[in-house]
Amino acid sequence: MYTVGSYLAARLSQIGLKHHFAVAGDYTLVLLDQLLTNKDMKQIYCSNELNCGFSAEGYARAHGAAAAIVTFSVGALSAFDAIGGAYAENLPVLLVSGAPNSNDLATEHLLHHTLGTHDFTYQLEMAKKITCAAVTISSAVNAPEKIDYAIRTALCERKPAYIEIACNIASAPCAAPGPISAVISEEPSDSETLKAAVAAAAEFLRGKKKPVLLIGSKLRAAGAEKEAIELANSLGCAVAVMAAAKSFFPENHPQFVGIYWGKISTPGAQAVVDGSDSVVCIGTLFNDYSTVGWTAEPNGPGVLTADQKRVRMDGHDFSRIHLRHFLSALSGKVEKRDATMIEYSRVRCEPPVEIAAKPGAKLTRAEWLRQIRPLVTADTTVFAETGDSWFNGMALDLPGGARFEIEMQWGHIGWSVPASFGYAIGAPDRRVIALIGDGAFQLTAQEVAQMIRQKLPVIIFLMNNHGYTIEVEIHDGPYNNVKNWDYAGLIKVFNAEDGRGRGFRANNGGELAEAIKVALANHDGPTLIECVIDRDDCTADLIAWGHLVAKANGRPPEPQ
Ligand code: DPX
Ligand code: MG
Repeated sequence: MYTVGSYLAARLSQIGLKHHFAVAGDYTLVLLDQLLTNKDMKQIYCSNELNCGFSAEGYARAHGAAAAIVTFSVGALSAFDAIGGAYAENLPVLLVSGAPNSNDLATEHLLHHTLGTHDFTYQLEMAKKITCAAVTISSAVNAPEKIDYAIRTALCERKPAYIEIACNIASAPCAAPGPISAVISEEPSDSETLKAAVAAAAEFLRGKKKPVLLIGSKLRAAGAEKEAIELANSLGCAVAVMAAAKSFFPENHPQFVGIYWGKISTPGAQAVVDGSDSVVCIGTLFNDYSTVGWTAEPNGPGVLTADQKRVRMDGHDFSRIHLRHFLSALSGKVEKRDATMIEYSRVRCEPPVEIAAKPGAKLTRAEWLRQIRPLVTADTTVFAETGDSWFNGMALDLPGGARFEIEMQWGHIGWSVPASFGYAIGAPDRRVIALIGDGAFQLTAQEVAQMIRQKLPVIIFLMNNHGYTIEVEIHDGPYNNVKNWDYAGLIKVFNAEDGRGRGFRANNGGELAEAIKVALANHDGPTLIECVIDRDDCTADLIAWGHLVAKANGRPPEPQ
């Protein structure tokens, strides 16, 4: 016997979810009970719905998809911010919201957790803008079809979907789920179009001397990481990676030349990309930040763009083909072209030697970076929060297997606390390290308590530079000052009587080294290391990038 809630649970479990994230509320309690009847999935609780959404977003990064269950309006509207993030970052997160009793929908009743009007549709209407599928279930009869449609569309589009379930329908009897293949099987590439696209791309490359591959963040969403390596191996050319796609192409691959990010690229990478006569952009996303205020955007007839389901180049535009099919087929049709590797070997520079600071000297960003480099091993995932952590993160070399997570399109400060929590739930065998600024941490700090509750050994480096430094570089003012907290002391508060989190404040390199030792030995909870640095101690990359972005932001209105 299935109910609407247990049907949903079965589908979530069938698509591979071992957990779902939740914050309780009276419109969802019965649904949560129904989800609990599925013994293949655990319910993980969050401190608030924004964090719940971001926890699911992080879980989807580790696990391919995720679900967050929240209550009507007071919960869902908070979660919407994170769902917008999942949309921007191409992650299939299912937001499930409890909703008013189906008998109330057509009445003149006023209900709690609503706007105090008779309109109960506004939440669904809002959800439509930030998801690829939004359904409302107010009768059990059509629930299977609507649930399957929402999940299938999310998985296929790699975008979030929204399912609203009236609170009295969650436990209503419902049909049993059919084979899961109806939900997870994807539309194949159109074979004729695929052939034509591959032929056109092979021709495009044949006429060029210096091809280069540029990897973007949509590569993972397309599930085409392996196929990008295949094409790189066949071409033998240089491969640069955009910042938002760091780790999507292995940094220990012999053709990896670094991060392409305009003026602040890895030394040598910009020269190779900008000097190429054929940039093959794979899953790339060019916005004002990634182009450094529109100063670095490959375009023109020398650019081929291969996206999740579309391939474009001078005079051609093909759709309905999967990126991985295209890359794999193209690999078999190209010859070795290593001119850009030869060029790179000429322009590359050795990284500067980092000298250890005296253990008692005031902590600097450079000393901190030097000390955390060895922590990044094959089984590590680094989370880099919006702020100078982005630029510090880029400076970390990733050994084979290491992963890197960044939320560059949405850029919500505070994302990394719940997202690293959700990721650690989804990937318990990985060492999760989060790099977070003081300002960002203050938005979502509560989720450290959930890391403690779940005994997750996440290591948080909290860079306390007493302000919104990235904003300082873009445009300074009193609004960029942050009220100081006793960050390390927070852990004691969150631990209460049973937690095993650890909190440290490092004012110098010696204290940092000691704290790192304890963090590595603490397997029963998170370790937060507050690194106290000067307000102006930021990366040169942040300054260079900030000035160009500020210039783009500050363009005067064009005359009408
Ligand atoms: C804001 C940003 O302390 O990092 O390294 O000091 O910059 P740095 P902090 O965490 O400060 C972050 C701050 C205020 N961005 O510099 S990047 C605007 C912003 C945002 N997201 C949300 N609100 C405001 N990105 C939710
Ligand atoms: Mg700061």
